[in-house]
Amino acid sequence: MVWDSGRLQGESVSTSRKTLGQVRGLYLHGSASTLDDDTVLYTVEWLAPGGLTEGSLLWGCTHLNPGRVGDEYFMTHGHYHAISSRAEYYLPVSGSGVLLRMERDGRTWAEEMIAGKVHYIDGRHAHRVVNTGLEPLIFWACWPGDAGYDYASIAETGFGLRVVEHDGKPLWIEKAR
Ligand code: S6P
Ligand code: ZN
Repeated sequence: MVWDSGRLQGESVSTSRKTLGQVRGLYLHGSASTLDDDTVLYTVEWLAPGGLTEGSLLWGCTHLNPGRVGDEYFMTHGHYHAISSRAEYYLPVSGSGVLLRMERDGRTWAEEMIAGKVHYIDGRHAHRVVNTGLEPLIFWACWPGDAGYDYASIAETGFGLRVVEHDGKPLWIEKAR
């Protein structure tokens, strides 16, 4: 493992990548964007040494590229854990952005992500990362093997905040509730 560059090595490393074509609908002006479907938004590398079992821990790293879809910064899909008692740590090592956290009732807040900070995410909170910088935002994560993912709720309701560029700076826009 290379901490600062967020790289895992070895045969047991799994990888995935998310392209704009897979998540265009999450962005407010996704369908109007001329960015190609093949645009890579982020990649994830992870290890599951104990399998996806109760009591095991997963360890992974996300590289979220800089960029915007319209005026909205590149972001991860975001999810709740399928088991709501399963918490998670996020540990940014490079780049800058925000971690959005949301309660089931839609209440959402943003935590600034900078290298060296540690974010503890309650298992009941949806979590999404937004890259507001010019460099890749790289963060490690540690979460329980049996946490699972609920992406559908996010695809349906989105988060209570969107992060857009306004006059060259990030601006949080609240969704009407
Ligand atoms: C898993 C953990 C991360 C994310 C990754 C991509 O619980 O939170 O590894 O999977 O940052 O985000 P998303 O929302 O596409 O899974
Ligand atoms: Zn998670």
